[in-house]
Amino acid sequence: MAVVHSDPVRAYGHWIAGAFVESSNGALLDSFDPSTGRPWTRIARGGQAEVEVAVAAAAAAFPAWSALSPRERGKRLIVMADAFEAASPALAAAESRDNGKLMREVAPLVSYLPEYFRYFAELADKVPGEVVSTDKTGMFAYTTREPFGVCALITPWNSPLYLLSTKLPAALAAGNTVVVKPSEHASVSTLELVQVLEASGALPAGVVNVVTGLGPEVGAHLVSHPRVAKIAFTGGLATARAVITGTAQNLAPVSLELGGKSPQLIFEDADLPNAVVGVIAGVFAASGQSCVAGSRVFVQASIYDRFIAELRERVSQITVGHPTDPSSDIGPLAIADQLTRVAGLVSSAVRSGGTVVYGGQRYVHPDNPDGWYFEPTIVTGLDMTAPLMREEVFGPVVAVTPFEDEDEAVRLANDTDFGLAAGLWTNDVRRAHRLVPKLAAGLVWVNTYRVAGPAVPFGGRGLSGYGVEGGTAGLTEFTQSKSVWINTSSDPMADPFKMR
Ligand code: TXE
Repeated sequence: MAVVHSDPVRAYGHWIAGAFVESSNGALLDSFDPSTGRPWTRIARGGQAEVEVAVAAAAAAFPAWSALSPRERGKRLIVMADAFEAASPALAAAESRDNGKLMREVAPLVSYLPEYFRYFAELADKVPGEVVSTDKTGMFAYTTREPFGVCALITPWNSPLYLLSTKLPAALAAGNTVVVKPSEHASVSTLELVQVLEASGALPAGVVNVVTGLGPEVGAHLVSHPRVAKIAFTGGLATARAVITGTAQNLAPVSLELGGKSPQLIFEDADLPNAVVGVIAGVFAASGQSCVAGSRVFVQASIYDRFIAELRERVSQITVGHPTDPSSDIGPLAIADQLTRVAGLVSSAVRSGGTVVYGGQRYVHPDNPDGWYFEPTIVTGLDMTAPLMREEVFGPVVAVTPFEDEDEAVRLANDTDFGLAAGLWTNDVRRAHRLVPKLAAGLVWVNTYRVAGPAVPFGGRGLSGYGVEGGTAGLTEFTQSKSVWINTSSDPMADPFKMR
């Protein structure tokens, strides 16, 4: 079993071909503890040279890994899942230290992630092919699905292990090898996990490699590399566009899991206390740094005042605090720039005519005044043109707006360029089924929010991206189709100048 570092280590290298490797120029980056705003460890700052070595390692490992029977890969994923589970408390601690997520939140999440490995383990030998009936006599045709080869997995800082677990076991089950590029803001838990997986004995060196560093210096080379055949990306819209531009070189297919501006619709027949909790879970969990954050809440006018009063009351009970304090409900934001961005969006909301009903300020923690904390914030009175109604905040800020009827609710909900998730709160089953098809989102939660699991595909529309993670479709994403024609007749080949 690999040791997961609970204390700061001096510096992490890249993980390539089963060992830590320094950057060729020895360059390092600080990794910050968001609760103090100070560096706590360092990571290697890679570049083109490290991408070359890592892709070569993954390419070298591909023939043997893809030649294992799918069943064998499945068994190995189960072994990896067990090792992951055993190490999950320490992995959660490393992630919490690095991105400031609450231990109360990250520990149960990380202990659940081995389920993604177990789910894809069971699917490894169930990749479907098809015998195809054709219009030709004497021909037998079928399709199979094959791995791509080397896949690039690019993950962000808000939930590195979760967003790796939605990709990595699917890629491995399908027979691919990978190079992971974690966010420069939170790379440590990924570097620790890959050691744990390899120490289990089930993951050969070179099948999973990790190159750390800045997006433009590592990610850009990775996505355009001629040997990279598939890219799974989670991050922001601007970066997604850069990734797509990079693939103009290698034409690697991309799946994009981007952000959102997800609506929650609360009807007068909803269970109000539940809806209030659902709204809080939707936008204040993970300090709002969640791609599915339900940051636009639309409430039927007849219950609007009551809803605002109850929401305000519950939000006033939220404790902002240190990530390891079990009484904390909201921790710091993961990166300093986010603090500036969130504060800026709240100020612009006020300039747009909005009212801050609760919060709205940076929170100064008594023990760590330089920590990157922001108060849970409720804003009302905005129209759909305000930046806070259109841009992803990625912080603990919710905008609440009344609506009169279903038509208006759907129009407001769909007035966004994103299309990741939507929440619907109603006790009328007919209304629920009537509205689900009308909501322009890849994911709809009815009378719940933020539920996820490996068996249900997850993916967005519009500027929230394309492709899915999870479910059988999530495995298919990491395979490519091959069609085979077999001539079963002993007839001589026909006229060579005529297509058959
Ligand atoms: O993410 P980036 P950022 C949203 C959120 C946030 C905004 C920007 O609104 O405020 O995006 O966040 C790598 N080629 N989400 O700037 O840059 C980068 O190193 C290849 C939503 O931190 O998208 C990191 O590993 N890769 C989201 C990864 O891309 C590049 C989660 C994501 O970083 C690259 C995070 C390049 N040219 C932010 N440049 C979600 N869907 O949950 C950077 N990267």
